[in-house]
Amino acid sequence: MNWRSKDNTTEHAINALVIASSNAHKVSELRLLLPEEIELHDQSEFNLPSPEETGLTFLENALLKARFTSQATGMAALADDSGLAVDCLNGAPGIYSARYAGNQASDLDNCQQLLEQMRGETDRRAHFHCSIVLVRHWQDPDPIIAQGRWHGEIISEMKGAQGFGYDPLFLPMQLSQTAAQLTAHRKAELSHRGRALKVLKAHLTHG
Ligand code: ITT
Repeated sequence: MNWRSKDNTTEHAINALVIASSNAHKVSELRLLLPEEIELHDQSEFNLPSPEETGLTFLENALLKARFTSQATGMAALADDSGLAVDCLNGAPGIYSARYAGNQASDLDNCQQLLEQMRGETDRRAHFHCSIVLVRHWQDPDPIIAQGRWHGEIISEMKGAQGFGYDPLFLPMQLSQTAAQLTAHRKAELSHRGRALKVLKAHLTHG
């Protein structure tokens, strides 16, 4: 079974790919959404270090993670760079979402840091962003790129135990439950990651 990009030939067919992420939560959300026919491998199977994320945008970081993993494994690689952008903080924590409260910060540390930074703020609008890049080989000059956003607001106390990261503080627009109160399937349907993957899948042809 092959998946190939719509504008390419079979020489770029994708039978198998590595998910270039060390974040187990992200990997399971991506697995839920990727076509079953593609053989999926986790970066953890290859014992790779994580590359330094030196880009200034989600897209640059997703590209460098995908290329790094593809070069190290010799396989096609898919990377996701994502984060939370809060309006009243000029888009912070943004690309620094994973380490907002420091290099070794836990999800809880980051949520507490966010609440602290937003203390007293009345404009609570925010969105998640996800950039996904699929490279067929590490020097791929024409990677498949897809992006998605999920809009909502930051509430003032953590609610819910599903998901990861800032999910317990994120109330999606028009919902009465935080992202951490949604089932994995519901989150996948609505989220920035789900939206980006929908775009990515539209670039692939089954055959
Ligand atoms: P990899 O780079 O190895 O994939 P990472 O967790 O460092 O893992 P990022 O650099 O893309 O990945 O940072 C993503 C951070 O953004 C993540 O750790 C969360 O803090 C936040 N984030 C992204 N998507 C999220 C989601 O669906 N729900 C909650 N928080 C999310």
